[in-house]
Amino acid sequence: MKPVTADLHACQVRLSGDLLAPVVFSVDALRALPAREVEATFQCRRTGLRRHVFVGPLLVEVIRTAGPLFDPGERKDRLRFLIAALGQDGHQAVLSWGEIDPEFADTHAVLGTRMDGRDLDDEGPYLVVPGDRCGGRHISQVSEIRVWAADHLIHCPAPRA
Ligand SMILES: Nc1nc2c(c(=O)[nH]1)N[C@H]1C(S)=C(S)[C@@H](COP(=O)(O)O)O[C@H]1N2
Ligand SMILES: [Mo]
Repeated sequence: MKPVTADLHACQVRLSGDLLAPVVFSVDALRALPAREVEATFQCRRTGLRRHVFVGPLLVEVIRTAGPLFDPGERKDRLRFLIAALGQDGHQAVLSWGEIDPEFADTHAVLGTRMDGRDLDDEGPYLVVPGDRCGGRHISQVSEIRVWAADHLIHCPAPRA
């Protein structure tokens, strides 16, 4: 385990929102979770075709450690939830829970602790969403992941005739 320094602190990712146990992970702490290797091939409008290989835990497993406040046995209850990821530079993107849930789209979004053979301890984790055709949701130096229920629509049952 590396010593905790002011620099390392800047590379941590905070999990916030509708969670039982909000938590802060260093890159090293993310390594304690089971890791996957995923490849991201995408087309950037500015720089053309890009390809990277990442190693890290599944985003769904990272968020589960913080206890999202849905009924875990109720599949449809989970579909109300959104996930916003924020980079240190302010770049943000949103995913839905259904995208990363193994019982729905099962996209293997990963919080990378390693990119192309390089450890990311001094930068912060990299969110990668395999399958995205543009690089916009592959977010470097992720500092916050916010999870919340999108309960803004009010259901008004139609009046009975
Ligand atoms: N934090 C952060 N990550 C980001 C971006 C950004 O602006 N901020 N841009 C994205 C875009 S649009 C692309 S194409 C890729 C580019 O990654 P690469 O040049 O390292 O292949 O980074 C993505 N990750
Ligand atoms: Mo891009």
